[in-house]
Amino acid sequence: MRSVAVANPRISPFVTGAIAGWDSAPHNSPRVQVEQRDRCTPLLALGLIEEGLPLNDKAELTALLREEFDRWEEVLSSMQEEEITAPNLIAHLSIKDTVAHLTAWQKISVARLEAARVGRQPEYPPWHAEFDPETDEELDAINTLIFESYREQSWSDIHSEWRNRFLGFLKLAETIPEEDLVQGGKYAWLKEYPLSAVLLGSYEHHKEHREGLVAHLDGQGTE
Ligand code: NI
Repeated sequence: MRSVAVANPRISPFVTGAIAGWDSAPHNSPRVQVEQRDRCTPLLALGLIEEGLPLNDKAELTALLREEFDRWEEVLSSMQEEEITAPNLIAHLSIKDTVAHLTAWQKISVARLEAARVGRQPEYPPWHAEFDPETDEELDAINTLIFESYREQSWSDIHSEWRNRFLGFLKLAETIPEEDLVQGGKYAWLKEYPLSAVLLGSYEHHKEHREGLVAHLDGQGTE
C-alpha cells in the first residue's frame, strides 16, 4: 500500500499563494507570502530569484529549462503508469494531476512569450481571466478547476500535452532575441520586468514540484 504521507505540503496546488497569474507561484510558498498581490508582478524579478539564476543569459536560461524537462522525463520514465495515476500521492494529488497542473499553468507562460513574439497583449486561457486570481480563494478555485478539467484524461494524453507545451515553450524562447528577453520594461503587460522572468517562473515551478516528488519517492524507501 502506497503511503499518502505529505512530503512537502507547501507545494500543494490547493494551498495557494498570492502571486496571481504568475507561473512561478500558483501555489503557496514562504517567499510568495511576502509578495504583494499583483497579477503582473513577476515574483522572480523582485529579488526573490534564487541566487545565481541567469536572468540575463538566454543560452543559460534555455539550457536550464531543457535540463528541467529532461529531469522530469527521467523521473516519469522510471515509473509505472499505475504509480503515476495513483491518487493521493502528494497532498491528494497523483503525479498525473501534478503534471496536468504544471502544463495548465505553463499556458500562461506560453501566452506571454507568444505575445512578446508577435507584439500584442497576452491571450490567457479563459480560467485565468474568469477568476482574476487576486486572492488565495480565487487561486484555489483555479487549481481546482484545472484538477477537474484534467481528471478524466488519460495519462498518455496529459503527458503528451505537457511534453508538447514544454518543448513548444522552449522553441518559442529560442525565437526571441536575447535583448528582448532580458530588457526590463520592454513589454507593458510585464511592467518593469524582463521576459526572462517568465522563463525562470516556469523553470522554478517545474523544479519545485519535481523536487517535492523526488523527496517523496526517496522517503518511501526508508519508511
Ligand atoms: Ni504548482
